[in-house]
Amino acid sequence: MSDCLFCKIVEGTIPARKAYEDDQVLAFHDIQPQAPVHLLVIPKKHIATMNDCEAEDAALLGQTLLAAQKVAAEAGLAESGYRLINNCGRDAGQLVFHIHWHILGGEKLGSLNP
Ligand code: IU
Repeated sequence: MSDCLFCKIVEGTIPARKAYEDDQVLAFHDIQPQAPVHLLVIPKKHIATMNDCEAEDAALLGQTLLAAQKVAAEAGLAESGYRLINNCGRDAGQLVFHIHWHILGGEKLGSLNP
């Protein structure tokens, strides 16, 4: 999608500090970290929100979550734990309308807001 920030990161036209990449998934460091470790995991395919996922996306969503597991482990969070958050829509505070999961960790987390 031409005006989507995360699609531009996928295309490489906007820089990001990448942590993981495969054929369908990308993970990068959030530019405004809310915890010592704050990564974002996205499918490369443009899907705006959780509400826009379809049955044909099931494998892609699974691949994205398994990538999140791997990224969290590589960030040293497997034992201590981490929070995996998807904000869907306005009331959840979704700002970027390309589906993504926040990985938050590296400290004892309090509030549920990423
Ligand atoms: P949200 O779930 O849509 O609210 O989260 C969007 C996140 O994208 C937020 O934590 C931003 O700091 C982050 N982000 C980013 O990492 N790089 C960017 O260029 C922009 C936002 I704009």
